[in-house]
Amino acid sequence: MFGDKQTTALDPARIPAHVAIIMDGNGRWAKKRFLPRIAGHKQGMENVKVITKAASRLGIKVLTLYAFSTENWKRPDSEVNYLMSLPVDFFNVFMPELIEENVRVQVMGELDALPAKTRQAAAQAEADSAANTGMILNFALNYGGRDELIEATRAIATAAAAGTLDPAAIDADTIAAHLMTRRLGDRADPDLLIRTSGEERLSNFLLWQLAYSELVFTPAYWPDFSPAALESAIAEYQSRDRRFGGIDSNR
Ligand code: V0D
Repeated sequence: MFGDKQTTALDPARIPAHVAIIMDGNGRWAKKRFLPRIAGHKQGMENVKVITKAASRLGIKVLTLYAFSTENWKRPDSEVNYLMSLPVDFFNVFMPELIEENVRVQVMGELDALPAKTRQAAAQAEADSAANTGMILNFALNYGGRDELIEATRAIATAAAAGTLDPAAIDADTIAAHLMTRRLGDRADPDLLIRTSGEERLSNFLLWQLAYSELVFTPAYWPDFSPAALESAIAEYQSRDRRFGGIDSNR
């Protein structure tokens, strides 16, 4: 009874609006079962659907999932090819259910470098769910935080050189308006970041946007990260005292 995750009481008034997850551990999940790595990715994709539904039902407004980074290209061709087919499978198998759930899919990242079929599946998922008004399921695909800041800096410098932007007027809002998360408006910054599989690093994910986020690390491999584990991470978030860099008024 005590310490039982099922009994974690969440405060419905303090559900984090934006939760981001680094979905790590698919390969290790498979290895532990003497299965090929792609079996881990397949189970990982199944869990994307499970956790998306759970997050939507908890009242989360934006769920950002880090699916494939610019660094993952170093893996064997066969594995990269399989990963690139996942958005296609996801679209065919899960989109009807997620549309039923009123979930809106958005995709951000260096999409030009992806195969056409992958880009098309992502574009179709966005288009088919564009009218939905519920939770935004935001996929970070081929995303890199430093690349995002380089692109933003180039665009800002170009505007300054053209004379349409006063360098002295550049502030945090200017930067935010040039990041890939700009479509999320005032929900661009995650309240809570979760990384599965025991690693405690950001790995070039949302470097600007995570400045004031609560970070929760869990040993569970991504395919084993359950709705109960999501609730535990939110309970941990609710137990913390967020200060946004200011001085603490309660101590
Ligand atoms: C594999 C675990 C869904 C981590 C999750 C190409 C690695 C499952 C998508 C997806 C991946 C992306 C865009 C979209 C719809 C679905 C996905 C990749 C990997 C990278 F519009 N799961 N998933 N994309 N994995």
